Amino acid sequence: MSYLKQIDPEIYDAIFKETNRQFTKLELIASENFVSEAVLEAQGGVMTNKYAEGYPAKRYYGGCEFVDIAEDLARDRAKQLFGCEHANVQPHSGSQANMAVYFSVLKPGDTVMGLDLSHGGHLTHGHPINFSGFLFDFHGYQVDKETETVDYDQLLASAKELKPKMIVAGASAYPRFWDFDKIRAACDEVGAYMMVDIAHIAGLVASGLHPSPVPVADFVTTTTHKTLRGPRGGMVMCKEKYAADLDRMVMPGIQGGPLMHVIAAKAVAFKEALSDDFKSYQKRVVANADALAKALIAKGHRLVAGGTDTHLMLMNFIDIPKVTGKKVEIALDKAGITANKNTVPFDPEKPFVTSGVRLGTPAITTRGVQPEDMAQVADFIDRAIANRRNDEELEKIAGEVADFCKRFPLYPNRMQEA
Ligand code: DSN
Repeated sequence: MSYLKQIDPEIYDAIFKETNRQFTKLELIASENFVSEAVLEAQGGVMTNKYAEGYPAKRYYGGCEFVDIAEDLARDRAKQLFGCEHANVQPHSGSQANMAVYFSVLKPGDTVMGLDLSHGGHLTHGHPINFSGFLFDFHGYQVDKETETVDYDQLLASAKELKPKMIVAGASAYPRFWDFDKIRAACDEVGAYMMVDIAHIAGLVASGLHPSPVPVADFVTTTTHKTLRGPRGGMVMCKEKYAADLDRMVMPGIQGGPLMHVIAAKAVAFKEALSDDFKSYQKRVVANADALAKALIAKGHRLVAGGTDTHLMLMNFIDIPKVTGKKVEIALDKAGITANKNTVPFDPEKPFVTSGVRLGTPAITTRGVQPEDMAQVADFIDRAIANRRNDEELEKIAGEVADFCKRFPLYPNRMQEA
């Protein structure tokens, strides 16, 4: 029996339809994933009722003995997973994780460097419409025009000129490996803090499939819901010498009560991520992305930086007249494929239009899609783009996509309820 169905049939119905959408469509948004039933159970549990300002054994409220167990497990497992000295699992989101780091070591007006949003960076890495851009004197670094990978020589030259107090690495739309040693060297050259936002690649880093910044960075931030496949939320890792300042900045500096049900679900996700199964899953995520990238290139599509080392790729339509990311996103959606328009390096279009589309494999890999299926996925994408003005053909592709998706079960028990 569903309590929700009885109490609030409208929300029940919306959730059921969303479950059905996730099941019948091909989810290629690079930052999304499907959490396990265990993560859903922890996040939907009674820890949502508990106020627990403070940290384990040092709370401002009574009755915290059991939520303390959850937070201690989450912190310990995070430390084991990433090999970090200290972890704070309370940030409600990636934005708040980044804010906590900035506020713990920077002053308003300080100079900071981050990858430009249009070159793959993130709003919270200094975009002028974001708190990071309002409060700090952010300067963007970029990718090289030829290779479309981070131009580390230019980054170092800019750092020498600007003398930033911090250099932020990490991205939300960058398909190649980062060279964290080069960022560290630039930071050392000018005496800057090094922060790396691994929100996208956290699962790969945890599994040893992307070089880890943890040994060399002062601070590493992440979300917990992308490749890491946990509940929506954030986390900061740092060297022990920054731990007390960071913890004070998360609470009471920028947050009040931690979301203990989410922290419990983070602990569950970290336990899952410590397993051999998770490492195999991450290897398949990367193998699927590589196979999809190669299949798209074989069909004549241009990808930023020529392909991918990670879970994501960016289709680049900059050279194709009248094709924009917005138009392709709409066509893909009509064909049952969910992706997002995204700026590409040196994009002449606005962020709401763009010349690119970002594709990622974490979610479909969780469902069991294999590298040998990626030629079929590339074919769906290619046909949808070619038929972007032909609604009849797009509907036909959507039917084929739904049949394809039925081969890969998702939340079978939830799909039975109606
Ligand atoms: N919105 C996230 C993404 O899609 O990458 C970043 O915050």
